[in-house]
Amino acid sequence: MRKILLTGCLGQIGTELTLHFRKEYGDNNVVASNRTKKDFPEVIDGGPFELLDVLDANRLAEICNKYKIDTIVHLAAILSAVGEVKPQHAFNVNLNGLYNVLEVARENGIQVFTPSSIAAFGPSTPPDNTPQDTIQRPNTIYGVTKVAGELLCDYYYTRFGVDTRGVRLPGLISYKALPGGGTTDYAVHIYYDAILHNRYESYIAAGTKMDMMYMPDCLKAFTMLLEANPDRLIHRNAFNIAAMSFAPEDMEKEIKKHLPDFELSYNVDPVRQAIADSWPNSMDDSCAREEWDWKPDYDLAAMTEDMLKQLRIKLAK
Ligand code: NAD
Ligand code: AKB
Repeated sequence: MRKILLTGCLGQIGTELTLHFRKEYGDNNVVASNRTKKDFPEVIDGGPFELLDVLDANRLAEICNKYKIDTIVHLAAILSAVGEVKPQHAFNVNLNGLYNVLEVARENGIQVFTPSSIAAFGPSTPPDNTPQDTIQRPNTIYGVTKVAGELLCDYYYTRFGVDTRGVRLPGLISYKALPGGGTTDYAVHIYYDAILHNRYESYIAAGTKMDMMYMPDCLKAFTMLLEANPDRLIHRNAFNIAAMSFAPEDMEKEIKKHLPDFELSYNVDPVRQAIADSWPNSMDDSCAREEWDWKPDYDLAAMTEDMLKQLRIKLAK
């Protein structure tokens, strides 16, 4: 059985991925870690948990050694919007943190899975049906660290034989933990505000399409690629994966099917709008489909139905 260490496990993905992996691999085989503690007792008390700042290479090695870790799923990162406020910090955490993970993996024969993002593309990338292999000249610090991370993971695979794998994730939508300071966060907040206030003010302009994905599809993709036959993998570290692409007004239409009085208004934030404008409208994920049989389960309609149902329970409305 795998012995998995998750870094940054108390964020939007980690809070769900830890529980998903514990179901699949057993509670004691999944070690959750984060720089700080947050109020997620299911994650912290449901199996091993360690405080770990990924910039502390010695502590990272100590934990890998203590639990005989053979797989690291590296999630600790600073996302796009926060990254533009603190670019030096984003560079440090996203690149030096990944470097520490790859080095401990090289020294101990550990497999590494780490997500890239649609942010690894930029304004000169073909925006529609964005190919797997294409121009990558992002203009955000987050995007720069994501492209560099993809290349670093490729390098550790070809140069040192470290089994590195990863996906370019779209914006993720989920109802357990709130998103951690990205550009696509509006697509989560809109559902909370729809339930709580029957209205939402979007900081992203009408007509701005981005790739998005519901969390259950993300969890499925992580397991599928982690377990995929390595002989079939050509693009190890940065598979485009897609599920749906939409603009704020598409969400409005879908939410109105459940809440007919829902109102969407706009108060565009120029910083996050510029980031969104530099990202693809929709990615081509045919390589993931061919190399490890990727296929999403949720489209906008199915996700909206489930998000509203789950948030009604969570917010007791
Ligand atoms: P998040 O911001 O919600 O969570 C990140 C976690 O890392 C937080 O719990 C934070 O406390 C922790 N952290 C920050 N600095 C740390 C450090 N130095 N050491 C240890 N922990 C630290 O992020 P997320 O949405 O869960 O994203 C996880 C990964 O997926 C990131 O690499 C991100 O770029 C990528 N990704 C996320 C999305 C998305 O929509 N959520 C989309 C594309 C890619
Ligand atoms: C962000 O908006 O920064 C993230 C991402 C798409 O990487 N959700």
